[in-house]
Amino acid sequence: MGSDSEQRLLTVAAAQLGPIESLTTPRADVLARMINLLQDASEKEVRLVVFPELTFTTFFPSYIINSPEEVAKFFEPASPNDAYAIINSPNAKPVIDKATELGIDISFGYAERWTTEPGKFVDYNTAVYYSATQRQCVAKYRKIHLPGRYEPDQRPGVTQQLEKRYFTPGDLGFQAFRVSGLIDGALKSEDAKMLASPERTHGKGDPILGMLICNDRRWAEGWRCYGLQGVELVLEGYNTTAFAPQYDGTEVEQEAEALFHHRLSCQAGSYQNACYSIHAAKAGKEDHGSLIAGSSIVDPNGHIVAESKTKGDELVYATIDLAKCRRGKERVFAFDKHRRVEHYSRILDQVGVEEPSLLDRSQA
Ligand code: CDT
Repeated sequence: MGSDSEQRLLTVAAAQLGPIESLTTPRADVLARMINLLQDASEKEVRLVVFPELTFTTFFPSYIINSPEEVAKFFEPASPNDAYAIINSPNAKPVIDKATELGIDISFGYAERWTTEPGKFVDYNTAVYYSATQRQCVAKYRKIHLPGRYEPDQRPGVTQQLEKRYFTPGDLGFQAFRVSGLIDGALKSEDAKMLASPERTHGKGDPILGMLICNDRRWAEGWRCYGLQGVELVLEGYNTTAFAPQYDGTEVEQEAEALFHHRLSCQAGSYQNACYSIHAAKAGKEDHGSLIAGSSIVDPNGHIVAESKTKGDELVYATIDLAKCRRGKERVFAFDKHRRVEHYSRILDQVGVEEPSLLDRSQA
């Protein structure tokens, strides 16, 4: 018998949000939509819901906002004394309260202004994990791969991507974490003391989770950092442009290609690290342009087990069995047996491409 005979079942969901039309869309409208999705999740006995990147607002990095006061309106304050201030913010609290009432864990993205001393702050594109049973956030992730540019593209009519202008790359790395209360009968450290070898506990404890934000899902490095911590479930929210007039292709062609690359990244990341993953879009036409849908749940073999059918608010859910991560982790991707780290130094030592030297004519 394979070691995946003991099921570790969990019902999870991606809460796709349709468009949040403009910079001035009232937060209360968005919170009401999120609460509706949570209610729907509760009726389907979902235990964990993932919301998109920058859940509460339109994708503001696609706008050129010059006034610091206007920019500040999109950020939620936090500080070393109150790292998870978001859960008491009026801009998020109604959703936190609903999640607590329904007993559903949630992960969501927001713009975080991290103040270390008066007047000194750093802005991050952040996601947190809120545990309904513990009534607190148990993890925070700050987006590491920021796409786009600092200076706006001056060509008329282009779709802007200005994340490098509004955010600093995350400083928390890819730190996996365990969550209690999701899997019945999870092995605890006290029980494990009797076991001879630590590997005997692998795949038996509380689930191991990691978070990525949007562009991060395209980078194998982040996935592998989580894979090396035994991750079983990666959570990711995104706002991905469906069409940008400055690039080649019709609207239909560009959107199809963007969806293809999205699926390719999520399916490859899950397969190569033998984990499930949940991907939640902000989708549809916002004032700055259009965003792909394609919210999904991917299994450890890289198959999509559930995917959104619309570009609006939609709950994409599935019951997953974390025991199914064991096959990949113990066979093809048994890292301890097969990785050859003596050949991987380039990945850490080098950032950009260094091509081999040009050939001489004599070598033609
Ligand atoms: N939000 C975000 O990171 N969006 C980027 C757009 C890049 S366009 C290929 C993404 O990777 O989806």
